Amino acid sequence: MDRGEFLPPEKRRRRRGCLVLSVVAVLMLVIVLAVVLGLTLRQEPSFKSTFIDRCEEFEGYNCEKIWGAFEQAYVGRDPCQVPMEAYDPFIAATPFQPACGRMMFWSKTKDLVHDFTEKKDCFVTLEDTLLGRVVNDLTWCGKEGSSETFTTGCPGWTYCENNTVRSFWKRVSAAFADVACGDVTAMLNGSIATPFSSESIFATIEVKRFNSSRVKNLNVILVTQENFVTNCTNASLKSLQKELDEGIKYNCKEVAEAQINECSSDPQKPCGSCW
Ligand code: DVN
Repeated sequence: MDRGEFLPPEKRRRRRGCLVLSVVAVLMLVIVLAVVLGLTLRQEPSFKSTFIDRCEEFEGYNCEKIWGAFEQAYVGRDPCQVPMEAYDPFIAATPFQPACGRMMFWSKTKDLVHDFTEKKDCFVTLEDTLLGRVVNDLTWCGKEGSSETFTTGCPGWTYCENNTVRSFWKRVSAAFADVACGDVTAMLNGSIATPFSSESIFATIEVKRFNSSRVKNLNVILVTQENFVTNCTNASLKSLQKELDEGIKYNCKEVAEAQINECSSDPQKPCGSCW
């Protein structure tokens, strides 16, 4: 017999009210826990898991070993005290075969170049190789006394010379340029006054490493827009020509950005017809 039947009506209503409130409270707690759990599980993939996933896109590499060689460059260090040489073990752990005649360098044309090499597999940029792919468009750094990889609060590209990220790109750019061979292509920006900027990685690291015993030609593709700011007679391009190792033939061609985009988007068009 339910004892509740003996309670006066007022008390019976109060007990029912307490019961309903308790059920609602439990339900709300379950919902809050589910949301927190969902958000936790949906957390951005960790830097390391992104690195490993991207590394595994390339066959024949020991990605855990490559990760270890990469993180030793900056973990536990002042993020402004990471010279480019700190990444030497990473380079040693990541040997790659250069695509002679298909290597593409670039400066101030990042999005256009990568759109092109993504849609047309005739050229290979550094960022299309394992060396560049694993951390492209990412930022990272370490901190003294910590074994963690941080992806926020890291010093910016120009904040300090031996900057964790900038030193990485200088080191891998050097490795990429050191093995450049055959016809080398460089896509430069014809919409700026100095397509060959003396502070750029292309100028300070890569061009200096083109060796005439391997590189036969440097073909500059100067991407132009309607504004036509510069052309192949630009003074900075003359400097580029002078800086080239003797014996490397230099060529420059102005190509409209629209023409490159149209060629990128047409799978039938062979690369050779893009410029
Ligand atoms: O040949 C390419 C490629 O091989 C690469 O490894 O180096 C060459 C491109 O470097 P670059 O000649 O210095 O060309 P950019 O366009 O001046 O700089 C390349 C990238 O470095 C930029 O796209 C920036 O990357 P982000 O922010 O777009 O992902 C980065 N960078 C250069 N100067 C920077 C900077 N980032 C922040 N502040 C700056 N001052």
